[in-house]
Amino acid sequence: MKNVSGLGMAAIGLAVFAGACSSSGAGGRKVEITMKDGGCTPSSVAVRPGEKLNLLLKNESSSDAYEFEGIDGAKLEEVVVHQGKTLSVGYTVPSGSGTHKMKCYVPAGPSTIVELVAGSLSETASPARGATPAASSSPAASIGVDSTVAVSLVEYSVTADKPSVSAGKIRFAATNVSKGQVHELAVLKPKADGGFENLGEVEDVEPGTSTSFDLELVPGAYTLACLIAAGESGSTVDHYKQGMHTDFTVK
Ligand SMILES: [Cu+2]
Repeated sequence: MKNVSGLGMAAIGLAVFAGACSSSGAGGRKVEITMKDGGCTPSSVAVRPGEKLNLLLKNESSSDAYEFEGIDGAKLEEVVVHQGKTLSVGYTVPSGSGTHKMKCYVPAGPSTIVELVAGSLSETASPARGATPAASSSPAASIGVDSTVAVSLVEYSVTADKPSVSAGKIRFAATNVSKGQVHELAVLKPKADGGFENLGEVEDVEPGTSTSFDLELVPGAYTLACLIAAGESGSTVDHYKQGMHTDFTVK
């Protein structure tokens, strides 16, 4: 019995240790990104190709949860930084010179594109990290979906083929009917403080293409929105602010 409980304790200790380290940028060069009510600073950071970074994301806003993610091909999974919190996130700059864009934003709120600018000066010979193409959301199985909402995206409106559906597993099929502009579709839930929680989204929906994703939704009021920011995907304007959102109800 003694041995068994000893092993159990060791396993718990290991699990906690592994969990604490998983998303940290420990060991990389510290780069502070500060999130405030009006957006994030700095908007440009000089980095070296192949460099390991420890992005310290500090949310000093008065009430908002900020989201931070790589866009336009930069491989950084979205993280959420709650008000008053600091998150350490690791990012390895790809080899070669180039600009890697991070989007720092509150859904339907302030949005800043943070550019990591990798010069060609002190390029290291580090092996290229898995240069896999951007992961596209795999088409989910069509069984078990309670309803489907067809959503069309264009400059600058979001139109659903129905204003409401019943609660359950809902498929959002987004079609970008634009001739030349990339759009995205996010399902937002209004919060008590006036902000939004981003429940799920498809990004980088190319002109003339469709992508779908499924969400399990409870009854309530939602907003369907495109959150492309100025400086993202070739856009010079913030799509939400231009009117790319519509109300949606789950009954
Ligand atoms: Cu858009």
